Amino acid sequence: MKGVLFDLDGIVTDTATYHFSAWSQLVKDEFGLTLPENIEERTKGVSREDSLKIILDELNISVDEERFHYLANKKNQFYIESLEQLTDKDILPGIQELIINLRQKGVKIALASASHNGPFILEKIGLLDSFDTIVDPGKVTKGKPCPEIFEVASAQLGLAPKDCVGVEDSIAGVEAINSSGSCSVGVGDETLSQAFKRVESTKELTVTLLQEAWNNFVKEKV
Ligand code: B16
Ligand code: MG
Repeated sequence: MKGVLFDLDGIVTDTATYHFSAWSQLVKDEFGLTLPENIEERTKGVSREDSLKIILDELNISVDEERFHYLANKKNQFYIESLEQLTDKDILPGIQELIINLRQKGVKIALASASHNGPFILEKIGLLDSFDTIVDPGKVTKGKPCPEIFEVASAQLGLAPKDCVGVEDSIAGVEAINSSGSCSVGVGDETLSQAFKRVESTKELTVTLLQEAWNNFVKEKV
């Protein structure tokens, strides 16, 4: 294992609730409606624009292009305001130690998040300098479940996908890692059964666990 490709929301920090609150605020302000709770799950790992499409579809609302962009920007303003309160206390359990230990072992680290706010969030939680590279989601043409973001992440580290482990909390993300040719580690319930290795919580993510998953992944490939 030469590199680890991290998803952000749900792996490094739990910003899903902030995303959901921002979408809820938008829908309340603009349409006077309440957003169904299952939207939080359905928009995990999904880009801002695709999330808005899912929400408008769910509410049976159609808007023109200008209003669509206005809505996406307004949601992002709400989201950014809520990120102001983020600190290193918002790093999910075990992740800080994992990153320190990976760096000590010389394993390279990349961020492969669909979020355009990735660098800002890493700065707020004090992890910006810990990442060797961050993929710009604006340059990725096809989002998760397409493999592109993970392919770009390993390429930016100067590594082949097969030498990397990708860590994800979403079904689309696990599928993307698998298609990219990296070893997938899923964090969550049995809906992530397609992950090469699955754990219930970020607490379980250690260098040894990732290394063993990768060793088994390589053995299976031979
Ligand atoms: P932004 P990830 C994803 O992050 C979130 O899970 C998803 O809810 C969000 O819509 C997407 O980032 C885009 O975020 O609006 O900040 O650009 O899980 O890929 O780290
Ligand atoms: Mg995620």
